Amino acid sequence: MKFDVITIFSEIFKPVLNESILKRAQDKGKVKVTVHDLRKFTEDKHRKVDDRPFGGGPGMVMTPQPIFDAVKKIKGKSKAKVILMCPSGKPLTQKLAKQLAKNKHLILICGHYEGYDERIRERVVDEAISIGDYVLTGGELPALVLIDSVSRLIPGVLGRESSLEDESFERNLLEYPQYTRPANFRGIKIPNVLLSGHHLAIKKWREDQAYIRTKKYRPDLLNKKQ
Ligand code: 4FV
Repeated sequence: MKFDVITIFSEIFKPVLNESILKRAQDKGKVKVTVHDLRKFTEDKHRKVDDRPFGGGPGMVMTPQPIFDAVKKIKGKSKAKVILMCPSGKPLTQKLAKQLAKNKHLILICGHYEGYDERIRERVVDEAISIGDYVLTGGELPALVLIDSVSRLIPGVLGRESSLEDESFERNLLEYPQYTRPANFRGIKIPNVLLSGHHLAIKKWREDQAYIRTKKYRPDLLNKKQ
């Protein structure tokens, strides 16, 4: 899976991409992330990538030329899917992450300032995605969230130690409670069924607990269609 990221803050990506599962995924050649500095694509002699909004108003807007030309250059003849990270995009969910993981190549555009010239979304972008109903200072963290949530779904990225099966949001249910040693921590015991070795009983208990927890913490998920 290839990710190309277009940003004016390339440094933000290094620390996250050079650690843990994402680093191993790249070392194993399962995931390739290339970060591009948008300023390299601007024709503005002062390397500007933003300008004042037509019609007045606060803040600055990202100009179309650098992003149009960056996507054109990076995409070339490939069938890469162009994703715009923005608060007005489709909410990123586990289901959407799974759909995105079916692509071979994603180009992620990271915004800053008040946002983008709308012609970018109209002419260059295949899908706009939001990581949540709040406003951030930039699209870099959303791009990293997307890269992380999608990369771990690529076969061979997650080791044996973690399975994708019964994790949260599978079947719109939160994950069942987990416990590990010691069984009695400072007098706090764990549910006996987990010590019973009775796999069917454990499986039943976990299903019940997943439902109980979803009803308690995320009842909205229960009436969400699959
Ligand atoms: C965002 C989000 C987000 C908006 C203004 C960047 C900021 C600034 N992106 N999900 N929530 N973006 O807040 O994706 O340009």
